[in-house]
Amino acid sequence: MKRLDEARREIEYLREQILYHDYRYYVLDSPEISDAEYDQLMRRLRELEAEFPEFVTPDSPTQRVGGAPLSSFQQVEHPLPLLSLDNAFTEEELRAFHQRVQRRLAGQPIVYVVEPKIDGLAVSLIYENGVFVRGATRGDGERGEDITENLRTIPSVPLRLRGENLPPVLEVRGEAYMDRQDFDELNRARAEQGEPLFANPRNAAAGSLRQLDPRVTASRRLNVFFYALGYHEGLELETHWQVLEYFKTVGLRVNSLIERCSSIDEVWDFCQRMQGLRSSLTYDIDGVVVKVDSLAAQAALGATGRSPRWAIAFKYPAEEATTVVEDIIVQVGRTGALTPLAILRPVEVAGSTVSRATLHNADVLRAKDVRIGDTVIIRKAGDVIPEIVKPVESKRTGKERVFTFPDRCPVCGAEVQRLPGEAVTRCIGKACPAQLVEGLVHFASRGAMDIEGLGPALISQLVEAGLVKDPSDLYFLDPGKLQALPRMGKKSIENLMAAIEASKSRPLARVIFALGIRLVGEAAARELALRFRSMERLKNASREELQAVPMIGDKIAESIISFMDEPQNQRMIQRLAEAGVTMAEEEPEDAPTVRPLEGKTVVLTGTLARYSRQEAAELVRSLGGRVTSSVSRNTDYVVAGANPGSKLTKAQELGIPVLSEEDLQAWLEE
Ligand code: 3B8
Repeated sequence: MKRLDEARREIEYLREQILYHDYRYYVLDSPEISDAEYDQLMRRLRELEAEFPEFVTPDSPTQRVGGAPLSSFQQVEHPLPLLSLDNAFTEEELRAFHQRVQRRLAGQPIVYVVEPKIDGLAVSLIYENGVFVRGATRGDGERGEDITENLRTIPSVPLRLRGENLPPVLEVRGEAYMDRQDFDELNRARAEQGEPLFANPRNAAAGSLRQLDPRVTASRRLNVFFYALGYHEGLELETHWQVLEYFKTVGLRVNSLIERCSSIDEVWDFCQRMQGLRSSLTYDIDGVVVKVDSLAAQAALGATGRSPRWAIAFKYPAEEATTVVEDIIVQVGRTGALTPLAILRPVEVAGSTVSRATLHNADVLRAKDVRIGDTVIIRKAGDVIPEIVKPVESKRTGKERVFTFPDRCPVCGAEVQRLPGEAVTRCIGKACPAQLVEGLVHFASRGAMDIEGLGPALISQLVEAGLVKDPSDLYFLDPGKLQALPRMGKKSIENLMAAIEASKSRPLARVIFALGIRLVGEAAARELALRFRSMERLKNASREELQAVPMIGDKIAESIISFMDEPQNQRMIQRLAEAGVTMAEEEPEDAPTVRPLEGKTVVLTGTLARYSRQEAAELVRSLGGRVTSSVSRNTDYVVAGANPGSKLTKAQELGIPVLSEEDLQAWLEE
């Protein structure tokens, strides 16, 4: 009995904590604990509920994904109809709205509340005594579809409201939407799987909420902003602003950009400011909703047919337009990435002229099936490059041409490569003019050949003057020709030549790293040097031999093999060798010969000063250790940097030795 009581108390305590932290995270946008600590609370609650199923309630935060898939949605009647907004497209129409309101309110002072108009899907949610009991789509305004189970899966939808004295019935309305970035990721994954793409975040949100299987909805990153009170009992509020404040106190997420205005000039100013912010928001908005603040005034104004007289939507120009694809070309970026681009018949979208649109990569190109000559819908959202939503298939004449992705780099003719599991196709030519500057900057950088004084500015000059066509040319520079470059005096030329000369004796590991083989970082280069001891043997290594090296998986092996197969790269290595750059060594100095972490499990936490998380992990592996993500009794060491999180606390609790960045470094230098 005592145990049962204790369990119930702990369950209640955990739910309260989770509710509080949801509130901090979703409503205040100011979390007090880390995600890991939050997960810990959820895990403990799940554990207890599994042991004591009699305490599971539908409003428990563990109950977001419930039952089995539905076979269809039930229609439900809204307790009060969901009206839709009238639109204003110009400043004049907005001011005309104000005139009408003023006339009807006969000189009372008018306060407006202005809200970004989220481009999503209107939803209605009912809370009974604070517990979420039902949610529906707008439908025709009178009745919608029951999407309760799907709404439950959205983390920003509270399953229970916060606080005491909650009203017996509270219907709230809001907009469900998907952040642009989550939309992009969803579509990228769909393109990779060959699934049809969503045209925009709005469609993605709608499609995700109209899933019969709530588990699918749960896998989509949806969000809700609440913006209106629906049917309610037992609440006394006087203004819409108070409604929004009330929403926040009970845990309903409200958009933080909402403001109050005391004149139509201020309203207009807000509309313009928001239009300026539009592209930097994480979600799509299609305008501003202007609402009379006083609820009494709202009631007095009433509605006409389907729309309230007390509110209006000021709409921004559409971010979508229709045009024709005149050509498809492929651009090569600084890192060698090949990006297909559609050349468009110029068209106005959201206030600017668009004449090209990205098609991202080969998968997206295939998923969208855009052909040369197609009429397409394009979209300019955020500050991203315009993109093609989809072709208008009904406009096809049969004369459109399918574009095939090139298998050679359009800039230098080298082979292109696409690594397993990657969406990007890259040119692998190290002499490719499109990537030359970037490749040289890497080659000369501190961790690679460490050529002092050879930075991006000088590199660009060398390339522009035609003095360097691939990294090996650095070793054949004619000092006389350098004098023609701006700001290159005798002394700087001497210093540069000396720095280049000095770099010839860098250890093999650094030379391998300097080549800029995709995915071969410093630690992998060290392992390769340690294993093969010469460039020649590395060049001739088979896939199996490569994969036998620590840290080298099938992707890296593939990347090395295609790099070494490319004639441009072979020529470059040949010339580096001719120049006297290290190509072999008996005892590599740079790679650790002791492996103090052999067989040990290591967890990283906090920020290190000298290494990125990735580099630190590589370093641990090069010392023989295995990196895992969470601390347990099986952890041998924790490496802690600045601002370590709960992992450090856990390590201390378990008595696991904690290392600093300096400790790692010391081992490396042994
Ligand atoms: C009355 C008020 C419809 C809406 C409203 O962000 C009404 O308030 C409405 F009949 O559709 N998309 C908002 C948004 C939408 C509406 C609204 N407020 N912020 C939106």
